[in-house]
Amino acid sequence: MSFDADGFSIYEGFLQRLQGNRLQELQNSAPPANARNCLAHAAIRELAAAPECRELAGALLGEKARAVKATFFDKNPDKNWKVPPHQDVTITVREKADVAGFTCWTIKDGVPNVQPPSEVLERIVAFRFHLDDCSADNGALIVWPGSHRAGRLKDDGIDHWLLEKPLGLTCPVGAGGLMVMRPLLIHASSQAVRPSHRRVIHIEYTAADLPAPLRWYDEVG
Ligand SMILES: O=C(O)CCC(=O)C(=O)O
Repeated sequence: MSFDADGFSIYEGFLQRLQGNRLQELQNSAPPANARNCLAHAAIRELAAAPECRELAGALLGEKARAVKATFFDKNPDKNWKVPPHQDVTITVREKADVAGFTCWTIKDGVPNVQPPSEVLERIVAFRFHLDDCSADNGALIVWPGSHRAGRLKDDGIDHWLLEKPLGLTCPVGAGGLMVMRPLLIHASSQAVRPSHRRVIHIEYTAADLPAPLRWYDEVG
């Protein structure tokens, strides 16, 4: 198994190994509810800029790697969602601008979201930091290893993958663990069977600049 071939890797106990063991501090200071665009949240910003995270992002993406987007997920008995198999194809930017290849503009929580060309998505890596144990019963991600190498897929491309390989691989991760994944890796998330809190800080890093006048919504690192 390798990150390049599979499109994901899991590092158990990553937060515990950060300088000062950050798991408990992050559990205590995490946002109170699901939130988008949370690189401005002090604890998340600090995590995104932690030397160990920047070093790993730099090794995967190149020395200009920095965090450009963060989302906080808390799957719990009141918010127990299910997401069908998909690729992550949206980025957030400062301001809308008509640039070739950037399509499907929307505004979410006041922030412009857009689907960039595949080359931009291929230069992003998502870091998912788990604040709680995330088991097969508690909303673990299901992934289709290697699917990122097919590039950006249309819906029928995803259907084709699912016909060939109906069962994805469920990825349990313990509290403090980090799952690193390519956004174009096909992934899904099931409802928790035994829901309790399943908190994940999802931070996206890239070394890429956007074509002017577009700018990433936020940049840390
Ligand atoms: O954490 C989850 O349950 C959903 C994650 C997901 O599907 C995504 O980030 O696109």
